[in-house]
Amino acid sequence: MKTTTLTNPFAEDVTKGLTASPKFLPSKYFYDDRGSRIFMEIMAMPEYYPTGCEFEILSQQSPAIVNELPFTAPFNIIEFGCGDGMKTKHLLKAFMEHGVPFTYIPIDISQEAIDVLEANINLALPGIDMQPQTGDYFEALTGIDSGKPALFLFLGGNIGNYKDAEAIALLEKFHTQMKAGDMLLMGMDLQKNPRVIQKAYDDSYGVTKSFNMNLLTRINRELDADINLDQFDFYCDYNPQNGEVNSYLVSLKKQHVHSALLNTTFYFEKDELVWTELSKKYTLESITTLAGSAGFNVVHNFMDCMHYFTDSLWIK
Ligand code: AVJ
Repeated sequence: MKTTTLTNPFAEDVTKGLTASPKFLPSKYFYDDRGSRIFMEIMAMPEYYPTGCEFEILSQQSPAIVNELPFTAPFNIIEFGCGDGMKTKHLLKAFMEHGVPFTYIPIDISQEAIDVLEANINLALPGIDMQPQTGDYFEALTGIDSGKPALFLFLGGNIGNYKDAEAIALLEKFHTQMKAGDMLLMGMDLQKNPRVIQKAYDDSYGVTKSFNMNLLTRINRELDADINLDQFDFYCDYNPQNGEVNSYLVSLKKQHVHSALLNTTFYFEKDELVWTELSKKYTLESITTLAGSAGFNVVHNFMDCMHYFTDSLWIK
C-alpha cells in the first residue's frame, strides 16, 4: 500500500466507510472549500430555518444571555467552529456593552474561515480583544490561559451531527476543559412539524443533493477515483418518532468504482445506500438528559419566537 494512504484520514475513512455494511461516509468531509460554499447556499435558502432562527435569538436576546452569566472578573469566550462570526457578533457586542473585560478566542479548522471572521469582527467591534486559533479544537485549547472563567460557544446546531454516545463523549471533553461555574452555550435544533424539517433537508432546488454529491466529487479528485455522479442519487428522511434526519447517497445500479490512489475497487448493489449524515432534532426534555449525562445543568433555553431552535445555556 502507498504510504500516502496511511497518513491521509480522508483516504482511511473512505476505505472504512465504503467497505462497511451498511456503507457510510462521515459528514465532516462535506466541508472542503466547494462544500463550504454549498453549505452557505443551504443557509441562504428560506426552507433551511435554523440559520435564521439562531440569528433571531442572538440578535434579539443577547442582553438576556449576558444577564445569565455570573462573570464579574476578566473571562474568556471560547468558540468552537466559529464560521464567519456574523451571528456571534451580536453576543460579543452585548458583552462589550456589559463592561466586564473578556478575550474572544474563536477556534476553527479552516484558516480561511478565521481570516474572514477576524476581518468581520474587527470591523463590527473595534477594540475587541481577540485571539483566534486555527486547528484542532482541543489542541488549540492547550495554549489558552485556563485560570480565567470561561464561556464556551458551540453554535449552529453542529452537535446534531453526533450520535448520542458520540455527543456525550464530545461534551465530556468540553467538561474536562472547564472549571466549576464555567458555562456552555449550545445551538440545538428542536423537534417540530415534520414537514418543516423535511423541507429544510430535502429542498427542491437540489442544493442539499449537491452538498452530498460533493463527497463523491471529493473522492474522485482526492483519491483519483472514477465515480460517475449520474449513477448516484440523494435521499433523506426525517423520523419524527426519534428526531433523526438521516441523509444518504443511493447507488442507482449495480456498479463498481475504482480509486487509483488507494489501488482499491468498491462494489455497490443497485439501490444500495451510503449513509452520509445524522441531523438530530431535540426536545427540551432530551436536552436536559443530554446535559446531565455529560455533567452539566441547563440554566436556560433561549428560543426563537417559533420555538424551532434553542441556544441552550449550560453550567458546569
Ligand atoms: C451544519 C451540521 C448544522 O445538520 O443542519 C444542512 C448541515 N446538512 N443541510 C445540519 C446540513 C444538510 C447542518 N449543520
